[in-house]
Amino acid sequence: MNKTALITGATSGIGEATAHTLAKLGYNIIITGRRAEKLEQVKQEICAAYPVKVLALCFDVRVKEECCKAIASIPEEFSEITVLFNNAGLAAGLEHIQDGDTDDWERMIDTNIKGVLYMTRCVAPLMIKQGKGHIINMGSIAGTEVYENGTVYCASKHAMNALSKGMRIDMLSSGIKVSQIRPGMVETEFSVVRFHGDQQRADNVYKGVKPLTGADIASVVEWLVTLPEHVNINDVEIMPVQQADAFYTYRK
Ligand code: NDP
Ligand code: 8X3
Repeated sequence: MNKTALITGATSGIGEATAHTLAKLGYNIIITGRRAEKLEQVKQEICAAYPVKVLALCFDVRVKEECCKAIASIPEEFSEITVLFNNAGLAAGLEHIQDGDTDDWERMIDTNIKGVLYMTRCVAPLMIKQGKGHIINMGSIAGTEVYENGTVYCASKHAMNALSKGMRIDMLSSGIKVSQIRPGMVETEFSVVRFHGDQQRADNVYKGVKPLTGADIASVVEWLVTLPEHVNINDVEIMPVQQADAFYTYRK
């Protein structure tokens, strides 16, 4: 049976790029997201490019029942999930805490924390049963730094940092690898979503900078999953050359 990789949030950006990269490595792929049309498009593109099977599961990671139902529906041929990429996530809004939109906060907390918990709770027991697995969590430099106007997003990624460390401890005796990737600026739909569809404001984020791409992060995932069985990378921080941290960016 071919090994399977499950990638949440594969309808765009980092998740979509990673689905292609893991398909190129020969994994059967399970892609997830809420946009059914986009999921189908990604599925068709992967199927046309690589000799692997692709399963598209359309659901919202914020809804526990939908996560459980989706995982329970996975057919036998995809059931050996050896990689879970907890990637689905978002930032919503950029305001001081005292002006923040509580709906934005709910979206970030429910997606970036609870979604990861639900997916991990559904998939980790399957990995433990099969005696191997690799969980890769999508963190951020916002998981170790805090910047003005980003408090709740930063808090959600700080939670991801704690979850990644805790998962590794809890599943140590089961041999499950847990890694976290913490990028700086990656140009995807991230900023458009953060600014509620304001493309111009999103473009300004990357003005004068050559940001990372989804493919750059996918190449990190490729590296993580191709290391020898006894080797695990706990944490990868990755940035564009023009970015030093959350505060210092050199714009040309
Ligand atoms: P994109 O907006 O391009 O992709 C986000 C993905 O998450 C989409 O596929 C989206 O699918 C999915 N998603 C969002 N909410 C949900 C939900 N409730 N249920 C299911 N899927 C959901 O952004 P990125 O590729 O940049 O983001 C991927 C991850 O990388 C996020 O966790 C983000 O925090 C993190 N990150 C991004 C950085 C950046 O600068 N871009 C830097 C550091 C970390 P759909 O809309 O179809 O549901
Ligand atoms: C995305 C990177 O710097 O906008 O996680 O928080 S940042």
